[in-house]
Amino acid sequence: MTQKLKHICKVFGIESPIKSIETLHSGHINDTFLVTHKNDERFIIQKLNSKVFKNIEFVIFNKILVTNVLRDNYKKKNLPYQAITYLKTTQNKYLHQEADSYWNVMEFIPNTKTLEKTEIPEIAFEAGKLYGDFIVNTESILPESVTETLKNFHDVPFRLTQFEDALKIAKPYRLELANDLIAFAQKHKKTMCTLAYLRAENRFPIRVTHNDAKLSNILFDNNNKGKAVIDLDTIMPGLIHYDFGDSVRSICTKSTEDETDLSKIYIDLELYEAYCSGFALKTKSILKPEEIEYLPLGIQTIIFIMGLRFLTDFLNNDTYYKTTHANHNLDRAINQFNLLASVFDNLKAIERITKQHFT
Ligand code: GN1
Ligand code: MG
Repeated sequence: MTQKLKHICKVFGIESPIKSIETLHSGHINDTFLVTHKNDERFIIQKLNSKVFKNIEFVIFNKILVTNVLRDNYKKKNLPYQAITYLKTTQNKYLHQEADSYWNVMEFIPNTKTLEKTEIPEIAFEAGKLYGDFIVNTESILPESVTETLKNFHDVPFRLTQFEDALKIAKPYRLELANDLIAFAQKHKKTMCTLAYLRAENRFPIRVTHNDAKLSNILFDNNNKGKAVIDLDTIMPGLIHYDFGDSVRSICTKSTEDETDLSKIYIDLELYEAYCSGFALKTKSILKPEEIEYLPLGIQTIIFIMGLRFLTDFLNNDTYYKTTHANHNLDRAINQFNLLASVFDNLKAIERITKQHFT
């Protein structure tokens, strides 16, 4: 692989000598590598998963469009953030294809780190501001100029169809292990379709959204200040509810999404309050009342979607997400449905906090 990666560096104009190339293990879909040049400049190489992203040209187009607008706005408004800079190949292209592999490269932002979980309210607050500012600063882009590269990505009826197909072909031992989760999904599926139906009735504005707005997709500086939003492959037109919900799912719980100790999986209201206040501070003035009203349902719906997708992949013999051990997807699904149960238990408080910060 190293030879291949060195070759990719060359294609993108990163001349030797390269000091090191390291694999980064955080994503579930694409392959990512950190390159350090002899002069200590660093770059991120991304090998896109073409089984998942069928329309890679448009994925790249979306990323370039959005980062250009973010960069301009951050500068104009003097915001302390940085937009990702993508490198061009020596052929002047942002995307490089070789046989069936697709590559893109970006600059690494120095003195930054990612976090898989946090217990610190200030970090949750920073994350809220950064994702809030993402929505505000992409408002000038017409949502229809961004391509929906993964159709129905956060659509519950679509995810339920995939789940039902998986139920038909799943191995008996997998069905047995997933029995309680399947019952949980069946019990809640109707309510979880609500946002999809409201969207179909045009009840919400369509915005340029990130669609994977989790904690680990933020770069923080060494003082825990939010610096950049990363992993822009799923930028698409969408609802604010899912970005808000995805952040809450990953930031307002002290455990990671594959934690198996159930006592650690719950929604932390102090972290929620902090996230919510940061996000509201930035977005309150642009959000419509009907968007605000359904934010708590957005949290529930995205957690349901994630649990359902992990469960579906488990029933399909783990073909979509990368896994590191047997039953990894089952563990993730148990985790997400437990987190959702905790959101149900705390719904009144979540609604109260949301209202308090957005009105
Ligand atoms: C996947 O690969 P990663 O971690 O950026 C997935 C998201 C899920 C996430 C769960 C294209 O994102 O939808 O929320 O795993 N991305 C795709 O952590 O399916
Ligand atoms: Mg992603």
